[in-house]
Amino acid sequence: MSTTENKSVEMTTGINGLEKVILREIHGSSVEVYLYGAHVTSWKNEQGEELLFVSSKAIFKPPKPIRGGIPICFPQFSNLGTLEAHGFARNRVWTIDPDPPAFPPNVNATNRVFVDLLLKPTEDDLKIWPHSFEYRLRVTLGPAGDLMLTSRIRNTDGKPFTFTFAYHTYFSVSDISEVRVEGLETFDYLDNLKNRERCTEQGDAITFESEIDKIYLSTPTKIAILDHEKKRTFVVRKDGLPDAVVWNPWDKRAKAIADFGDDEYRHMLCVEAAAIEKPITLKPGEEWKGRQELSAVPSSYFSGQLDPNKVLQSS
Ligand code: TA6
Repeated sequence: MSTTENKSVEMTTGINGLEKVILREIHGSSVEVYLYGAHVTSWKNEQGEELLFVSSKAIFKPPKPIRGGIPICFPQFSNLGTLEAHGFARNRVWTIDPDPPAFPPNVNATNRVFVDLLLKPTEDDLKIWPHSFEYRLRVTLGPAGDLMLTSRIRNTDGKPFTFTFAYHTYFSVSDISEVRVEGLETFDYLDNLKNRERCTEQGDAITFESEIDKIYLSTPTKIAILDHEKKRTFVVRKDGLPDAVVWNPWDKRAKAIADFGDDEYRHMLCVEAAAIEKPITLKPGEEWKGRQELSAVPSSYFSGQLDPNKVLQSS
């Protein structure tokens, strides 16, 4: 953790007495992370506007994962294995990592406020997934209000293991019918609504008028989510995470999810940097790194036009 006069990290108590960490940046942006799940539940810009969706029905009580924010899906995405859906990392209590191994020198921590979290399996975890690991998550708030999540997973076991992974990010949007996603068109996807049938996305931007649950495969490192009504563009940059899940339950499925409001599907969209199609295998002693960086910019910033190519080409 780092605290100076310009930036701060505060440890405090959140809903139902669960511990959380608040990162604050001098210009006003902030991030909240619960130790329960290492779950980011809030990301606010300099104007104090919330950029992530959290359901009004979210249950902040173990063992239920928190509905919204950024759940971490590890060591299993969805039901692609024998574990509970999306694995157990999202419903375990993580600890603050007081002494994380150094990041490579090219990861500049100056002017950034961050917290390092750590998850190691308990005896009970080893009964359901018999692999020792150390999972280190750094949550960083950049000077421009960008939110970066860097996962480092090390095999501390004597044998190899394999996992799938996603940052299950719930973005807050004004109205789902006013949103489009750029950067995934023409890519292949597995359609979860059709038994994971492999299909190819058409050449147009993705827009939303019904339930969607797709795993886009081997996607570019940048994806843009354009919210016309808010005139806001989210840019997702990812590294080590080839796939991207796009999910909105729409009305019928929303009603079937107990911790999700009936109409809340209108105000959220999940776009998830992930490694699913080709599971990651780590030999003993090996480490994997997967990074997701989120920024939110006014759409007008890009020459006054909602030109996704400009968003995607800019650095
Ligand atoms: O990432 C999309 C997805 O796997 C969907 O299939 C949908 O079920 C969603 O995640 C939510 O899963 P959860 O276990 O949090 O209810």
